[in-house]
Amino acid sequence: MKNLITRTLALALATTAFSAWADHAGHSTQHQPVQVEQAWVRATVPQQTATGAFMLITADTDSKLVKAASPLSDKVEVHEMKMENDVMRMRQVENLPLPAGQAVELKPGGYHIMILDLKEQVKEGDHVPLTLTIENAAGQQADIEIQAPARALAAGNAHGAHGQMQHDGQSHKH
Ligand SMILES: [Cu+2]
Repeated sequence: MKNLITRTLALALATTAFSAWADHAGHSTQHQPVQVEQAWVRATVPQQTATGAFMLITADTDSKLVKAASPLSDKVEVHEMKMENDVMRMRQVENLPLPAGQAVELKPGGYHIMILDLKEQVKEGDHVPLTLTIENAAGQQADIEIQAPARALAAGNAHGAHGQMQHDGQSHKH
């Protein structure tokens, strides 16, 4: 009897800990193990089949972004973009490390979430649902749902206007 109670209790505790970790809606109003801020997706023009999603991800403990998904596409990948011999190259990465307490920036010209084979056009002002799968050091995975607003590439002097990829490789902005 004693064994059973102990086991039940341990299971309940584990479940609570996990749901607390997973219960995250992308807001930063209260402290969360993983915070996603300033998410946005680049709006597309008709016939454009791919776009990028960008954001700031901060994890409390050493974690990694292992997967991203969206109802807009069956093919969402985590990409890295960098200059190699004066050529901007993009490649898929298995995961994106999120060191504890460090805000990792996904931005044009760097890491980004690539949404390929778009099922529909992403228009400015749309909110694109994205599910980010984050894995912590213990191997626990949690999904974070966000709604990333779509912004046009040349959105005046807003933050997004720094998006020209050919420039971002060398610029360093704080
Ligand atoms: Cu890409």
